[in-house]
Amino acid sequence: MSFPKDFLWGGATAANQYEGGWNEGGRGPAKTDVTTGGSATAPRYITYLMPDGTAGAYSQFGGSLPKGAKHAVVDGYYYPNHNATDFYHHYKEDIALFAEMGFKMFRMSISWSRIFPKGIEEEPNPEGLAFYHNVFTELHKYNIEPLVTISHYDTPLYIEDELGGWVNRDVIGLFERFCHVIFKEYQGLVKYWLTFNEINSQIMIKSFFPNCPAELLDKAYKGLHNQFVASAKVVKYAHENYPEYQMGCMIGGLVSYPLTCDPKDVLANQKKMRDLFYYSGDVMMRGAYPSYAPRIWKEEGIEMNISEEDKQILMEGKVDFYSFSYYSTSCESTHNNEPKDGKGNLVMGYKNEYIQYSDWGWGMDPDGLRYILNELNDRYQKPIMVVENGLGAIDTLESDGTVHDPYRIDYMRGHIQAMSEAIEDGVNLIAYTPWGCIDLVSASTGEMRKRYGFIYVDMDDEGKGSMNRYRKDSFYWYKKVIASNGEDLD
Ligand code: BGP
Repeated sequence: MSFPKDFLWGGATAANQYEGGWNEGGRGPAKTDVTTGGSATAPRYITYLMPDGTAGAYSQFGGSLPKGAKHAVVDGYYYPNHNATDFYHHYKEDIALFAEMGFKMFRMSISWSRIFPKGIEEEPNPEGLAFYHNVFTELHKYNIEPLVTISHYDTPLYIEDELGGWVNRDVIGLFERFCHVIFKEYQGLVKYWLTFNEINSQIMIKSFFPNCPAELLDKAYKGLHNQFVASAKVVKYAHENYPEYQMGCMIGGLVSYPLTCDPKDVLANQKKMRDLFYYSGDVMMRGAYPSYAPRIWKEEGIEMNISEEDKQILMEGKVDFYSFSYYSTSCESTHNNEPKDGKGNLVMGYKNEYIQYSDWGWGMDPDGLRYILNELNDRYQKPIMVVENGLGAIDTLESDGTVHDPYRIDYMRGHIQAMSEAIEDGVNLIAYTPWGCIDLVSASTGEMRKRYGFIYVDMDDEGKGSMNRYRKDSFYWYKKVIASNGEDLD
Protein backbone atom coordinates (compact mmCIF):
# COMPACT_ATOMS: atom_id res chain seq x y z
CA MET A 1 0.00 0.00 0.00
CA SER A 2 1.90 3.06 -1.14
CA PHE A 3 -0.48 5.99 -0.58
CA PRO A 4 -0.32 7.19 3.03
CA LYS A 5 -3.58 6.72 4.90
CA ASP A 6 -4.26 10.47 5.18
CA PHE A 7 -3.51 11.12 1.50
CA LEU A 8 -5.58 14.05 0.21
CA TRP A 9 -7.51 12.86 -2.85
CA GLY A 10 -9.63 15.48 -4.56
CA GLY A 11 -10.08 17.73 -7.56
CA ALA A 12 -9.18 21.23 -8.74
CA THR A 13 -10.90 24.25 -10.28
CA ALA A 14 -10.40 28.01 -10.59
CA ALA A 15 -12.91 30.82 -10.15
CA ASN A 16 -12.43 32.41 -13.58
CA GLN A 17 -13.09 29.12 -15.41
CA TYR A 18 -15.75 27.63 -13.15
CA GLU A 19 -17.53 30.12 -10.93
CA GLY A 20 -19.49 32.39 -13.30
CA GLY A 21 -21.74 35.03 -11.72
CA TRP A 22 -19.27 37.49 -13.22
CA ASN A 23 -21.39 40.58 -12.60
CA GLU A 24 -23.39 39.37 -9.61
CA GLY A 25 -23.01 40.06 -5.90
CA GLY A 26 -21.01 43.23 -6.46
CA ARG A 27 -18.14 41.50 -8.28
CA GLY A 28 -15.88 43.62 -10.50
CA PRO A 29 -14.44 42.46 -13.85
CA ALA A 30 -11.14 40.67 -14.48
CA LYS A 31 -9.29 40.30 -17.78
CA THR A 32 -10.79 36.86 -18.25
CA ASP A 33 -14.19 38.62 -18.52
CA VAL A 34 -13.09 40.47 -21.66
CA THR A 35 -11.56 37.34 -23.21
CA THR A 36 -13.62 35.63 -25.92
CA GLY A 37 -13.98 31.96 -26.76
CA GLY A 38 -11.46 30.39 -29.15
CA SER A 39 -10.55 26.91 -30.34
CA ALA A 40 -7.58 24.61 -30.87
CA THR A 41 -6.82 26.50 -34.09
CA ALA A 42 -8.21 30.01 -33.49
CA PRO A 43 -6.87 32.06 -30.56
CA ARG A 44 -8.99 33.67 -27.90
CA TYR A 45 -9.35 37.44 -28.32
CA ILE A 46 -9.32 40.21 -25.77
CA THR A 47 -11.77 42.98 -26.55
CA TYR A 48 -11.56 46.75 -26.06
CA LEU A 49 -13.17 50.09 -26.90
CA MET A 50 -11.31 53.08 -28.36
CA PRO A 51 -12.07 56.54 -26.90
CA ASP A 52 -14.39 57.23 -29.86
CA GLY A 53 -16.39 54.09 -29.02
CA THR A 54 -15.00 51.88 -31.82
CA ALA A 55 -14.67 48.28 -30.73
CA GLY A 56 -11.65 46.05 -31.40
CA ALA A 57 -9.97 42.83 -30.30
CA TYR A 58 -6.42 41.45 -30.13
CA SER A 59 -5.16 37.89 -29.86
CA GLN A 60 -4.34 36.65 -26.36
CA PHE A 61 -1.17 35.17 -27.89
CA GLY A 62 1.09 38.08 -28.65
CA GLY A 63 -1.44 40.86 -29.29
CA SER A 64 -1.57 44.06 -27.27
CA LEU A 65 -3.98 46.82 -26.34
CA PRO A 66 -3.75 49.82 -28.72
CA LYS A 67 -2.81 53.16 -27.13
CA GLY A 68 -5.78 54.93 -25.57
CA ALA A 69 -8.02 51.84 -25.72
CA LYS A 70 -9.72 50.35 -22.66
CA HIS A 71 -10.59 46.69 -22.19
CA ALA A 72 -14.34 46.23 -22.38
CA VAL A 73 -17.12 43.76 -22.95
CA VAL A 74 -18.27 44.40 -26.51
CA ASP A 75 -21.51 43.43 -28.29
CA GLY A 76 -21.27 40.59 -30.77
CA TYR A 77 -18.63 38.55 -28.89
CA TYR A 78 -19.12 35.53 -26.66
CA TYR A 79 -17.30 35.45 -23.31
CA PRO A 80 -17.33 31.90 -21.91
CA ASN A 81 -15.91 32.85 -18.51
CA HIS A 82 -18.91 35.07 -17.68
CA ASN A 83 -21.11 32.17 -16.66
CA ALA A 84 -18.45 29.45 -16.92
CA THR A 85 -20.12 26.33 -15.48
CA ASP A 86 -21.87 28.32 -12.82
CA PHE A 87 -20.48 27.13 -9.50
CA TYR A 88 -21.88 30.42 -8.18
CA HIS A 89 -25.40 29.03 -8.36
CA HIS A 90 -24.65 25.29 -8.20
CA TYR A 91 -22.09 25.04 -5.38
CA LYS A 92 -24.29 22.96 -3.08
CA GLU A 93 -25.12 20.44 -5.78
CA ASP A 94 -21.50 20.28 -6.97
CA ILE A 95 -20.02 19.86 -3.52
CA ALA A 96 -22.50 17.06 -2.83
CA LEU A 97 -21.20 15.32 -5.98
CA PHE A 98 -17.58 15.80 -4.89
CA ALA A 99 -18.51 14.33 -1.53
CA GLU A 100 -20.17 11.38 -3.26
CA MET A 101 -16.84 10.66 -4.99
CA GLY A 102 -15.21 10.77 -1.55
CA PHE A 103 -13.10 13.92 -2.00
CA LYS A 104 -10.87 14.78 0.94
CA MET A 105 -9.68 18.03 -0.65
CA PHE A 106 -11.13 20.53 -3.10
CA ARG A 107 -8.95 23.09 -4.84
CA MET A 108 -10.69 26.32 -5.81
CA SER A 109 -9.70 29.94 -6.10
CA ILE A 110 -11.09 33.14 -4.66
CA SER A 111 -11.95 35.75 -7.26
CA TRP A 112 -10.07 38.84 -6.06
CA SER A 113 -12.57 41.17 -7.78
CA ARG A 114 -15.44 39.52 -5.90
CA ILE A 115 -13.83 40.66 -2.65
CA PHE A 116 -12.34 43.95 -3.90
CA PRO A 117 -14.16 44.80 -7.16
CA LYS A 118 -11.43 47.13 -8.43
CA GLY A 119 -8.72 45.86 -6.14
CA ILE A 120 -8.14 49.31 -4.62
CA GLU A 121 -11.06 49.69 -2.19
CA GLU A 122 -10.40 50.19 1.53
CA GLU A 123 -13.19 47.83 2.57
CA PRO A 124 -14.08 44.41 1.16
CA ASN A 125 -17.39 43.57 -0.51
CA PRO A 126 -19.47 41.75 2.17
CA GLU A 127 -21.49 39.81 -0.40
CA GLY A 128 -18.31 38.43 -1.92
CA LEU A 129 -16.96 37.41 1.49
CA ALA A 130 -20.26 35.71 2.32
CA PHE A 131 -20.23 33.64 -0.87
CA TYR A 132 -16.94 31.93 -0.04
CA HIS A 133 -18.00 31.57 3.59
CA ASN A 134 -20.97 29.55 2.39
CA VAL A 135 -18.80 27.47 0.06
CA PHE A 136 -16.20 26.63 2.72
CA THR A 137 -18.91 25.81 5.25
CA GLU A 138 -20.56 23.51 2.74
CA LEU A 139 -17.24 21.74 2.08
CA HIS A 140 -16.69 21.19 5.80
CA LYS A 141 -20.15 19.68 6.11
CA TYR A 142 -18.65 16.76 4.13
CA ASN A 143 -15.18 16.90 5.73
CA ILE A 144 -13.65 18.22 2.52
CA GLU A 145 -10.57 20.35 3.12
CA PRO A 146 -10.41 23.44 0.87
CA LEU A 147 -7.14 24.18 -0.92
CA VAL A 148 -7.40 27.82 -1.90
CA THR A 149 -5.52 29.51 -4.73
CA ILE A 150 -5.43 33.20 -3.89
CA SER A 151 -4.72 34.41 -7.42
CA HIS A 152 -5.56 32.27 -10.45
CA TYR A 153 -5.19 34.39 -13.62
CA ASP A 154 -7.78 36.97 -12.52
CA THR A 155 -6.20 40.13 -11.18
CA PRO A 156 -8.98 42.79 -11.12
CA LEU A 157 -9.20 44.51 -14.50
CA TYR A 158 -8.87 47.93 -12.88
CA ILE A 159 -5.41 46.98 -11.57
CA GLU A 160 -4.37 45.70 -14.99
CA ASP A 161 -5.69 48.69 -16.95
CA GLU A 162 -5.34 51.68 -14.64
CA LEU A 163 -2.32 50.69 -12.56
CA GLY A 164 -0.35 48.81 -15.22
CA GLY A 165 -0.65 45.38 -13.59
CA TRP A 166 2.04 43.53 -11.69
CA VAL A 167 5.01 45.58 -12.92
CA ASN A 168 3.69 48.32 -10.67
CA ARG A 169 5.02 47.72 -7.15
CA ASP A 170 1.92 49.31 -5.61
CA VAL A 171 0.04 46.15 -6.56
CA ILE A 172 2.02 44.26 -3.90
CA GLY A 173 0.32 46.33 -1.17
CA LEU A 174 -3.11 45.78 -2.72
CA PHE A 175 -2.51 42.05 -2.81
CA GLU A 176 -1.42 42.11 0.84
CA ARG A 177 -4.62 43.89 1.82
CA PHE A 178 -6.67 41.28 -0.04
CA CYS A 179 -4.79 38.45 1.69
CA HIS A 180 -5.03 39.96 5.16
CA VAL A 181 -8.81 40.17 4.75
CA ILE A 182 -9.29 36.60 3.53
CA PHE A 183 -6.83 35.14 6.05
CA LYS A 184 -8.83 36.70 8.87
CA GLU A 185 -12.23 36.01 7.40
CA TYR A 186 -11.68 32.31 6.69
CA GLN A 187 -9.67 31.35 9.76
CA GLY A 188 -10.94 27.98 10.93
CA LEU A 189 -12.36 27.20 7.49
CA VAL A 190 -9.23 27.15 5.33
CA LYS A 191 -5.81 25.77 6.21
CA TYR A 192 -4.02 25.24 2.86
CA TRP A 193 -3.27 28.24 0.63
CA LEU A 194 -1.47 28.67 -2.71
CA THR A 195 -0.41 32.25 -3.42
CA PHE A 196 -0.27 32.39 -7.26
CA ASN A 197 -1.37 29.82 -9.80
CA GLU A 198 1.42 28.75 -12.20
CA ILE A 199 3.46 31.77 -11.20
CA ASN A 200 6.03 30.87 -13.89
CA SER A 201 3.43 31.10 -16.67
CA GLN A 202 4.29 34.73 -17.41
CA ILE A 203 7.85 33.91 -18.45
CA MET A 204 6.66 30.88 -20.45
CA ILE A 205 5.88 33.40 -23.23
CA LYS A 206 9.49 32.74 -24.18
CA SER A 207 8.50 29.21 -25.15
CA PHE A 208 5.34 29.67 -27.20
CA PHE A 209 6.18 33.15 -28.50
CA PRO A 210 9.78 32.66 -29.72
CA ASN A 211 10.44 36.21 -31.00
CA CYS A 212 8.83 37.76 -27.99
CA PRO A 213 9.55 41.54 -27.92
CA ALA A 214 12.23 42.45 -25.35
CA GLU A 215 9.90 44.93 -23.69
CA LEU A 216 7.28 42.26 -23.02
CA LEU A 217 9.84 39.90 -21.56
CA ASP A 218 11.29 42.62 -19.37
CA LYS A 219 7.80 43.32 -18.02
CA ALA A 220 7.25 39.61 -17.44
CA TYR A 221 10.41 39.17 -15.35
CA LYS A 222 9.75 42.31 -13.32
CA GLY A 223 6.09 41.47 -12.79
CA LEU A 224 7.13 38.00 -11.69
CA HIS A 225 9.62 39.45 -9.22
CA ASN A 226 6.86 41.60 -7.72
CA GLN A 227 4.70 38.50 -7.37
CA PHE A 228 7.55 36.66 -5.61
CA VAL A 229 7.81 39.57 -3.16
CA ALA A 230 4.03 39.75 -2.71
CA SER A 231 3.89 36.01 -2.08
CA ALA A 232 6.78 36.10 0.41
CA LYS A 233 5.18 38.99 2.30
CA VAL A 234 1.86 37.23 2.76
CA VAL A 235 3.53 33.91 3.58
CA LYS A 236 5.52 35.62 6.33
CA TYR A 237 2.38 37.39 7.55
CA ALA A 238 0.47 34.11 7.63
CA HIS A 239 3.25 32.34 9.53
CA GLU A 240 3.33 35.11 12.13
CA ASN A 241 -0.41 35.49 12.57
CA TYR A 242 -1.91 32.14 11.69
CA PRO A 243 0.58 29.42 12.61
CA GLU A 244 -1.89 26.71 11.55
CA TYR A 245 -1.80 27.91 7.92
CA GLN A 246 0.16 25.88 5.38
CA MET A 247 1.38 28.06 2.53
CA GLY A 248 2.37 26.68 -0.86
CA CYS A 249 3.72 27.78 -4.21
CA MET A 250 2.07 26.61 -7.44
CA ILE A 251 4.34 26.14 -10.43
CA GLY A 252 3.29 25.28 -13.99
CA GLY A 253 4.89 21.89 -14.50
CA LEU A 254 7.41 21.65 -17.29
CA VAL A 255 9.12 18.38 -17.94
CA SER A 256 11.36 18.29 -20.94
CA TYR A 257 13.84 15.65 -22.11
CA PRO A 258 16.88 16.01 -24.36
CA LEU A 259 15.76 14.84 -27.82
CA THR A 260 19.03 12.91 -28.24
CA CYS A 261 21.93 11.99 -25.98
CA ASP A 262 24.10 14.61 -27.69
CA PRO A 263 25.57 16.49 -24.71
CA LYS A 264 24.52 19.72 -26.42
CA ASP A 265 20.89 18.59 -26.28
CA VAL A 266 21.35 17.64 -22.64
CA LEU A 267 22.70 21.10 -21.81
CA ALA A 268 19.99 22.86 -23.82
CA ASN A 269 17.38 20.86 -21.96
CA GLN A 270 18.90 21.63 -18.58
CA LYS A 271 18.79 25.31 -19.45
CA LYS A 272 15.14 25.12 -20.49
CA MET A 273 14.11 23.36 -17.29
CA ARG A 274 15.94 25.88 -15.11
CA ASP A 275 14.89 28.88 -17.11
CA LEU A 276 11.17 28.21 -17.29
CA PHE A 277 10.45 25.79 -14.46
CA TYR A 278 12.98 25.55 -11.60
CA TYR A 279 13.58 29.32 -11.54
CA SER A 280 10.29 30.10 -9.75
CA GLY A 281 10.20 27.12 -7.39
CA ASP A 282 13.80 27.80 -6.37
CA VAL A 283 12.95 31.36 -5.31
CA MET A 284 9.80 30.39 -3.44
CA MET A 285 11.13 27.24 -1.75
CA ARG A 286 14.70 28.39 -0.98
CA GLY A 287 14.02 32.11 -0.47
CA ALA A 288 16.62 33.38 -2.94
CA TYR A 289 17.24 33.56 -6.66
CA PRO A 290 19.26 30.56 -7.87
CA SER A 291 22.89 30.98 -8.93
CA TYR A 292 22.01 30.54 -12.61
CA ALA A 293 19.52 33.47 -12.61
CA PRO A 294 21.96 36.35 -13.35
CA ARG A 295 23.09 34.65 -16.55
CA ILE A 296 19.49 34.31 -17.76
CA TRP A 297 18.87 38.02 -17.11
CA LYS A 298 22.11 38.95 -18.90
CA GLU A 299 21.30 36.85 -21.95
CA GLU A 300 17.76 38.22 -22.14
CA GLY A 301 19.00 41.80 -21.69
CA ILE A 302 16.98 42.29 -18.52
CA GLU A 303 18.16 44.57 -15.81
CA MET A 304 17.14 43.18 -12.45
CA ASN A 305 18.32 45.29 -9.56
CA ILE A 306 17.09 43.39 -6.58
CA SER A 307 17.27 45.42 -3.39
CA GLU A 308 18.65 44.06 -0.12
CA GLU A 309 15.21 44.60 1.37
CA ASP A 310 13.58 42.39 -1.27
CA LYS A 311 16.23 39.73 -0.75
CA GLN A 312 15.39 39.66 2.92
CA ILE A 313 11.65 39.47 2.25
CA LEU A 314 12.14 36.50 -0.09
CA MET A 315 14.22 34.71 2.53
CA GLU A 316 11.63 35.33 5.26
CA GLY A 317 8.68 34.21 3.15
CA LYS A 318 9.60 30.69 2.07
CA VAL A 319 6.61 28.44 1.45
CA ASP A 320 5.84 25.28 3.42
CA PHE A 321 5.08 22.94 0.54
CA TYR A 322 5.52 22.64 -3.21
CA SER A 323 2.63 22.26 -5.62
CA PHE A 324 2.54 22.05 -9.40
CA SER A 325 0.49 21.19 -12.46
CA TYR A 326 1.46 18.25 -14.63
CA TYR A 327 -0.11 17.36 -17.96
CA SER A 328 2.50 16.59 -20.57
CA THR A 329 6.17 16.45 -21.55
CA SER A 330 8.19 17.40 -24.61
CA CYS A 331 11.79 17.34 -25.86
CA GLU A 332 14.52 19.90 -26.43
CA SER A 333 17.14 19.83 -29.15
CA THR A 334 19.91 22.02 -30.54
CA HIS A 335 20.16 20.53 -34.01
CA ASN A 336 16.59 20.46 -35.09
CA ASN A 337 15.49 23.46 -37.11
CA GLU A 338 11.97 22.21 -37.66
CA PRO A 339 9.18 24.13 -35.91
CA LYS A 340 8.44 22.76 -32.44
CA ASP A 341 5.54 20.35 -32.91
CA GLY A 342 5.18 18.96 -29.39
CA LYS A 343 2.57 21.01 -27.57
CA GLY A 344 1.74 21.02 -23.90
CA ASN A 345 0.44 23.20 -21.13
CA LEU A 346 2.12 26.63 -21.59
CA VAL A 347 5.12 25.18 -23.34
CA MET A 348 6.37 24.04 -26.74
CA GLY A 349 9.00 21.44 -27.56
CA TYR A 350 9.71 18.59 -29.94
CA LYS A 351 7.55 15.49 -30.09
CA ASN A 352 8.68 12.36 -28.31
CA GLU A 353 8.32 9.17 -30.34
CA TYR A 354 7.92 7.05 -27.20
CA ILE A 355 4.73 8.68 -25.91
CA GLN A 356 1.11 9.14 -27.06
CA TYR A 357 -0.59 12.47 -27.81
CA SER A 358 -4.04 13.79 -26.85
CA ASP A 359 -6.58 15.30 -29.28
CA TRP A 360 -5.14 18.70 -28.45
CA GLY A 361 -1.61 17.50 -29.20
CA TRP A 362 -0.42 17.37 -25.58
CA GLY A 363 2.07 14.56 -24.87
CA MET A 364 0.77 12.02 -22.34
CA ASP A 365 3.56 10.71 -20.15
CA PRO A 366 2.89 9.13 -16.73
CA ASP A 367 6.55 8.15 -16.29
CA GLY A 368 7.45 11.81 -16.60
CA LEU A 369 5.37 12.45 -13.48
CA ARG A 370 7.32 9.87 -11.48
CA TYR A 371 10.55 11.35 -12.81
CA ILE A 372 9.74 14.96 -11.89
CA LEU A 373 8.33 14.03 -8.47
CA ASN A 374 11.67 12.43 -7.64
CA GLU A 375 13.58 15.46 -8.94
CA LEU A 376 11.45 17.87 -6.91
CA ASN A 377 11.70 15.74 -3.79
CA ASP A 378 15.49 15.64 -4.06
CA ARG A 379 15.69 19.37 -4.74
CA TYR A 380 13.46 20.74 -1.99
CA GLN A 381 12.88 18.00 0.60
CA LYS A 382 9.40 19.31 1.39
CA PRO A 383 5.85 17.92 1.03
CA ILE A 384 4.56 17.96 -2.56
CA MET A 385 1.05 18.23 -4.00
CA VAL A 386 0.07 17.49 -7.60
CA VAL A 387 -2.68 20.10 -7.87
CA GLU A 388 -3.48 19.78 -11.59
CA ASN A 389 -3.36 16.81 -13.92
CA GLY A 390 -5.82 15.34 -16.39
CA LEU A 391 -6.90 14.76 -19.94
CA GLY A 392 -8.74 17.39 -21.98
CA ALA A 393 -10.96 15.35 -24.30
CA ILE A 394 -14.23 15.41 -26.23
CA ASP A 395 -16.99 13.60 -24.36
CA THR A 396 -20.38 12.50 -25.61
CA LEU A 397 -23.46 12.77 -23.44
CA GLU A 398 -25.63 9.78 -24.32
CA SER A 399 -29.42 10.01 -24.44
CA ASP A 400 -29.68 8.12 -21.14
CA GLY A 401 -27.47 10.68 -19.35
CA THR A 402 -24.32 8.53 -19.27
CA VAL A 403 -20.87 9.54 -20.52
CA HIS A 404 -18.37 6.81 -21.42
CA ASP A 405 -14.82 8.13 -21.02
CA PRO A 406 -12.43 5.13 -20.88
CA TYR A 407 -9.64 7.35 -22.34
CA ARG A 408 -9.79 9.56 -19.24
CA ILE A 409 -9.72 6.56 -16.91
CA ASP A 410 -6.64 5.21 -18.76
CA TYR A 411 -4.86 8.55 -18.47
CA MET A 412 -5.64 8.88 -14.76
CA ARG A 413 -4.77 5.26 -13.99
CA GLY A 414 -1.31 5.70 -15.51
CA HIS A 415 -0.65 8.86 -13.54
CA ILE A 416 -1.89 7.41 -10.26
CA GLN A 417 0.36 4.38 -10.77
CA ALA A 418 3.25 6.77 -11.43
CA MET A 419 2.53 8.65 -8.19
CA SER A 420 2.35 5.38 -6.31
CA GLU A 421 5.79 4.42 -7.67
CA ALA A 422 7.14 7.84 -6.73
CA ILE A 423 5.89 7.38 -3.17
CA GLU A 424 7.65 3.99 -3.11
CA ASP A 425 10.75 5.84 -4.32
CA GLY A 426 10.51 7.94 -1.16
CA VAL A 427 8.73 11.05 -2.44
CA ASN A 428 6.74 12.94 0.20
CA LEU A 429 3.59 13.33 -1.90
CA ILE A 430 0.60 14.40 0.19
CA ALA A 431 -2.20 15.36 -2.23
CA TYR A 432 -3.61 14.85 -5.69
CA THR A 433 -6.26 17.18 -7.08
CA PRO A 434 -6.84 16.45 -10.79
CA TRP A 435 -7.78 19.44 -12.92
CA GLY A 436 -11.34 20.36 -13.84
CA CYS A 437 -12.87 17.61 -11.74
CA ILE A 438 -16.12 19.03 -13.06
CA ASP A 439 -16.21 20.35 -16.65
CA LEU A 440 -15.20 23.98 -16.95
CA VAL A 441 -13.91 26.50 -19.51
CA SER A 442 -10.49 25.76 -21.00
CA ALA A 443 -7.92 28.44 -20.17
CA SER A 444 -5.94 28.24 -23.40
CA THR A 445 -8.77 27.85 -25.90
CA GLY A 446 -11.90 29.07 -24.07
CA GLU A 447 -13.66 25.93 -25.21
CA MET A 448 -16.16 23.79 -23.35
CA ARG A 449 -15.56 20.82 -25.64
CA LYS A 450 -12.09 20.35 -24.12
CA ARG A 451 -13.41 18.61 -21.04
CA TYR A 452 -11.48 17.32 -18.03
CA GLY A 453 -14.24 16.46 -15.59
CA PHE A 454 -15.53 13.40 -13.79
CA ILE A 455 -18.79 15.33 -13.93
CA TYR A 456 -20.23 16.42 -17.29
CA VAL A 457 -21.83 19.86 -17.48
CA ASP A 458 -24.33 20.42 -20.27
CA MET A 459 -22.92 23.61 -21.80
CA ASP A 460 -21.37 24.11 -25.23
CA ASP A 461 -18.88 26.44 -26.90
CA GLU A 462 -21.61 28.96 -27.80
CA GLY A 463 -23.02 29.15 -24.29
CA LYS A 464 -25.97 26.88 -25.03
CA GLY A 465 -26.97 24.18 -22.57
CA SER A 466 -29.01 23.43 -19.48
CA MET A 467 -26.03 23.50 -17.04
CA ASN A 468 -27.31 20.13 -15.78
CA ARG A 469 -24.70 17.86 -14.22
CA TYR A 470 -24.13 14.18 -15.19
CA ARG A 471 -21.82 11.55 -13.69
CA LYS A 472 -19.32 10.20 -16.25
CA ASP A 473 -17.95 6.63 -16.05
CA SER A 474 -14.74 8.14 -14.63
CA PHE A 475 -16.83 9.49 -11.70
CA TYR A 476 -17.58 5.96 -10.46
CA TRP A 477 -14.03 4.84 -11.20
CA TYR A 478 -12.43 7.71 -9.24
CA LYS A 479 -14.83 7.07 -6.37
CA LYS A 480 -13.48 3.49 -6.18
CA VAL A 481 -9.90 4.74 -6.38
CA ILE A 482 -10.44 7.07 -3.43
CA ALA A 483 -12.35 4.48 -1.39
CA SER A 484 -9.47 2.00 -1.84
CA ASN A 485 -6.83 4.73 -1.22
CA GLY A 486 -5.35 4.21 -4.66
CA GLU A 487 -5.33 0.40 -4.57
CA ASP A 488 -8.22 -0.40 -6.87
CA LEU A 489 -7.40 1.09 -10.27
CA ASP A 490 -9.34 -1.37 -12.45
C1 BGP B 1 -3.35 25.33 -16.36
C2 BGP B 1 -4.23 26.25 -15.61
C3 BGP B 1 -5.62 25.86 -15.51
C4 BGP B 1 -6.15 24.96 -16.59
C5 BGP B 1 -5.15 23.96 -17.13
C6 BGP B 1 -5.58 23.21 -18.36
O1 BGP B 1 -2.44 26.12 -17.04
O2 BGP B 1 -3.76 26.51 -14.31
O3 BGP B 1 -6.31 27.05 -15.28
O4 BGP B 1 -6.87 25.60 -17.52
O5 BGP B 1 -3.93 24.55 -17.36
O6 BGP B 1 -5.36 23.95 -19.51
P1 BGP B 1 -6.44 24.18 -20.63
O7 BGP B 1 -7.64 24.70 -19.95
O8 BGP B 1 -5.84 25.19 -21.52
O9 BGP B 1 -6.63 22.88 -21.28
